[in-house]
Amino acid sequence: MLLTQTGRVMSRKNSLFITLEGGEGAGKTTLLEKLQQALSEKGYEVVATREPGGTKLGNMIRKILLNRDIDCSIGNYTELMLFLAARTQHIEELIEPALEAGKIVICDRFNDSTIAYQGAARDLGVDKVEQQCFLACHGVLPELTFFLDLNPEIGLERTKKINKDSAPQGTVDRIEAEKMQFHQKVRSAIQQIAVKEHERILTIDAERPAEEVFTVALKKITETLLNKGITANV
Ligand code: Z5A
Repeated sequence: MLLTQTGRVMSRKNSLFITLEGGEGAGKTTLLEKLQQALSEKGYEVVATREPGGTKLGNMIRKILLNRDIDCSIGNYTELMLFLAARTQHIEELIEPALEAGKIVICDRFNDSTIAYQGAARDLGVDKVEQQCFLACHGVLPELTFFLDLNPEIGLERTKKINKDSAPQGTVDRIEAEKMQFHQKVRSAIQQIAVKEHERILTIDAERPAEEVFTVALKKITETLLNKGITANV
């Protein structure tokens, strides 16, 4: 989607911007990989990316934000600004050019994460953080979002079993290391956004097997592409 000068949000005709949201271990990375493969096989040009990250600067900011052993304090508002700085760069360098070129962009986490983690769980204020996200994105917003809803106790248990960013197995990052109450707040905040923005967000029960989650998401994307008249370049 993009924002007109009058502040009206409108969708791009020949491209689709999709985001994946949910707590740790909900299955976003798994779904991203499956969707990228399935859509590419159908002949669509797909850009799969994640936040924080997606650009060189974004990955540098990611290291600062997620490193549990970082040797300096990061205030909550500073944390918000770092996530948003990474996002603005991501949009300018990767997301917007890909959408302009008519590609499907699928991004693991985006504004809803910021509203839930920084706005709700860090208590910076949901409305205030939503406005800041809007500014940072200068109108480049997802048209479709899948919220993989999962009890964080199950999600965090799943992530303990995998290696992330070459970290030793069982290592948790700075945000994962927060108390369970923090992760419950995140879940509840995304659930509320999903109710409020039900036209954009499809909630999927992430306790279902990964293949079922993928089938539901792919069906929705296929319908959306059909509605927009977007066909693959085959
Ligand atoms: N953050 C923030 O605070 N503010 C922001 O604005 C943004 C982010 C953008 C990024 O972490 C952190 O930054 C994150 C939010 C915060 N907080 N934390 N921590 P990340 O990018 O490193 O990690 P993540 O986004 O939380 O993803 P994850 O932990 O890697 O989980 P996932 O991608 O959702 O899950 P997965 O890797 O696909 O699956 C995890 C395991 O479960 C794996 O072994 C799978 O094989 C398995 N799996 C997947 N699906 C299933 C199903 N359906 N059933 C059973 N098992 C499954």
